Amino acid sequence: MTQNLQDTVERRGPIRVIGVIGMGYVGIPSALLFADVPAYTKVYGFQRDSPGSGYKIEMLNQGISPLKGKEPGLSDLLSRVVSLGKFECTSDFSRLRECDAITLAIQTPFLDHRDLVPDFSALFEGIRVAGRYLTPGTLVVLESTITPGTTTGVARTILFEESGLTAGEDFCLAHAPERVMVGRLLANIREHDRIVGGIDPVSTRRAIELYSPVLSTGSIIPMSATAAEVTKTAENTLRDLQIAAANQLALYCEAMGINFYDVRAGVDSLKGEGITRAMLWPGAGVGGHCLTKDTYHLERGVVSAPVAGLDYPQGKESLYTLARDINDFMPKHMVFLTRQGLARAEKTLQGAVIALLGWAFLPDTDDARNTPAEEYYRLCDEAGAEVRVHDPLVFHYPGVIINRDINAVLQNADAVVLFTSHGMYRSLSPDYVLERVSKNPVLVDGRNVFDPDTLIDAGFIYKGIGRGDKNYHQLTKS
Ligand code: SAJ
Repeated sequence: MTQNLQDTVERRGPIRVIGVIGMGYVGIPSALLFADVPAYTKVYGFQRDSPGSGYKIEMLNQGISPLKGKEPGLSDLLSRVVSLGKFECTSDFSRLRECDAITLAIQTPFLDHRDLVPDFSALFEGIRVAGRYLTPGTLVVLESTITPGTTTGVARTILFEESGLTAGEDFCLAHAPERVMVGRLLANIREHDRIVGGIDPVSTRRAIELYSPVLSTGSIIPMSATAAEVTKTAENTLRDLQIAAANQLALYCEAMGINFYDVRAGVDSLKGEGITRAMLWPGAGVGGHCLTKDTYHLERGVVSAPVAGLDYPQGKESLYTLARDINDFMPKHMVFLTRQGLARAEKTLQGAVIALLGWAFLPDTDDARNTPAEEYYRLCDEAGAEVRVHDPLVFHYPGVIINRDINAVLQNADAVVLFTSHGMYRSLSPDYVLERVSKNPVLVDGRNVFDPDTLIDAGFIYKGIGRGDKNYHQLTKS
């Protein structure tokens, strides 16, 4: 039946008008890069005129980016394509009828990953709207991170329900996962290789036609739609696994009284043809909106869309969810190190003042989604400690007061606990901190930012992730 689709696509002609549903940190740069392609005559950015995000429509049509943070090149590109009349943001979804290609870049968070059920409601609503205005020969592409099996399964079903058209016969359907990082959105889309997976060869070819003009150094990697869904979730699952391997080895090194970083250097020294260890870094935990959920998308895919039975060691947990548990354990380990440090000063968590430095999940960003610091904060608060949070870039977080004055946070603190390696913390001098904190202060380094000997010589009780060689040091000052 794909010949029928091929004929329909040929009758429709080359892609000219594109619709992007979801004006977020993926949809906006994607739409602007399409609009910058001479062969594409018009790009509509579709945005619901909702109380929470309807403001973006006017901003974008005035050439002003609603995205926070620095995005090199984005504002110039936006004002250029708006002034040329090649990009327009609208809440009139009926204009989808004009589009030869429709991409959907809508977030798919987990409400609670413990039950493996992602919140697809916003994405499914977007797919439903796309279906409502779908015309024969259109290409529909899902860019959101989705559970493997979604494109060929529920997405195809919703589009049929709304349009009466059948994917793979009347229109093209594909998955092309986004691989963008805030701070380098345009560069990522242009330079990363683009995974493109159609539900059939005609859909794949049409998706290749759509994305090829946008890539600069990146190349297209074609595959099936489900393989594309697995690729996206697996690339983050495997990164999470690498981090968990480093975290577990760091815990071992602490237990054996050795320095993880010596071991890492040693392991990394094993070079040669085809030999690599690519060790990542242990730390206070794994945050963000990618690694904390994509493993569960992958796990859900193999459970919900099996073609054949899964053959796996009987009764054994998935290596990938175990990796998630190890990474989620690290904030608890930070509490363990804090307790141990305080005990050396004959103090307990109960009643201790803790200066928690860093709330963002990545250094030098204001992104605090799924920050590991939150679990640490909750556990210490439950144990009766007074936790004062500082972050130079994150100013608001539900339920937590984030202080902007580090002096106030350090004042009389019994323990200073570093969760995020923001640049400003790297330049903190021991004396500056010692002048403010209480006697026999503890310092717990969650990101290997400080030199242990400098801190120990200055009089701190030191604890660090992976620093089994220093965590039981002699106390230098009473
Ligand atoms: N982390 C460690 N140890 C490491 C690396 C990271 O503990 O060695 C922690 C970080 O502190 C952070 C979390 O993991 O809390 C996630 O860090 P990340 O560098 O993976 O940043 P993300 O979550 O923004 O991941 C994104 C992903 N990109 C996309 O999904 C498009 C991921 O695939 C990229 O590999 C990653 O950026 C990247 O490399 O920048």
